[in-house]
Amino acid sequence: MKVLNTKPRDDGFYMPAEFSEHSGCILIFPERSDSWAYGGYKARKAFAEVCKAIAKSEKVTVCASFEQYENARYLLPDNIRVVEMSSNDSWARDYAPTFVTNGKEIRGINWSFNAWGGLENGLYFPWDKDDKMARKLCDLFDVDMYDMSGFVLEGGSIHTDGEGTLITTEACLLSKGRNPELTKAEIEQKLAECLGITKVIWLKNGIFHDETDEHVDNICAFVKPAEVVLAWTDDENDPQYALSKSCLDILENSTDAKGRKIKVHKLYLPKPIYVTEEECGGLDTMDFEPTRTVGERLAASYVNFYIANKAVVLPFFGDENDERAKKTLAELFPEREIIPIYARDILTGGGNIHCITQQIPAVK
Ligand code: KQY
Repeated sequence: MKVLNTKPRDDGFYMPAEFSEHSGCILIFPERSDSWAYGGYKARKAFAEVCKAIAKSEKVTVCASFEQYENARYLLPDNIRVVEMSSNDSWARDYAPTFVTNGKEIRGINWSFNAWGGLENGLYFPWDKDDKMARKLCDLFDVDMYDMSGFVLEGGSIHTDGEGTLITTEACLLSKGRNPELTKAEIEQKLAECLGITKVIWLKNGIFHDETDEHVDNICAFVKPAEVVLAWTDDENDPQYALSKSCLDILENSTDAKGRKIKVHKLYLPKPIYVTEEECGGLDTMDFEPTRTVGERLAASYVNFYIANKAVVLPFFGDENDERAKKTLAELFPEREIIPIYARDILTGGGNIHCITQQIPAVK
């Protein structure tokens, strides 16, 4: 594995869309007791279901700590690879490499990770083990790595169509805790030279109360070039309404890198979901502070799905809109099986199925 000091775009590399073919997927086994209730007991079961659903159509690699290695091996079937690797938590989307390709070879990008805002408004400290994972994973998968460790970025804050367009949110990428020294134009420049994109669509916000500073992967995702799903509610009294409406207005007035108008499919949200006393009671404190409070609204959204080679792995919440989300996605992905996973025990950690996965593109 070589560390490259060139830029992906200059070498002819770009980030493909998630709906393109994958060679595999990476996840990290959960155990952090101030993120996952009751030491992650239920979360591990939910993660295992996600792994099994993805492993039906792509090779899954799970990173687990020394302490959880045997348990991971026990909960996961033999066709899933488990490797021991240290981490601070379990959000592969945000600290596994972002993979780029030139169609023949893949390479990884190592961004800087600072736990979604560093000392400004980050969610835990330290984050050093997470931040080292991209390099270790490039080594494990034997791919050369672009070193972008001076630039803070999480994989969940970007979505690409593989044809030159990237979607993100201003709330996240322009937040004070990430790259405050860079202007919006300079951030676009970095995204262009690393991901091979020529057009950024800037949404203002994401999901209400999303502790990542409103990652795009919880509100909006490409389903094919020039078509997205957008998390939606018709309830104008819900604080989410104004956020989703602003995204809709921006998307409907945008064209992509190829000049196409964007078609928006509304993906109706579940009813607001709040942290229960039982869930709160299972969480350890961090720096003497509780990480969740009873009644806190969680950032639940069906948009946080993972597009596997032959399936869409979709969070379910036990809500009346679960089946509606499944139907919407079945229409948009007629060649993929929609596999629902009851994901409340992932949601309470602060993200969902997309946030815990990172795809590796396939090459010919
Ligand atoms: O959604 C994500 N990409 C990560 C969420 C992190 C939450 C930490 N409690």
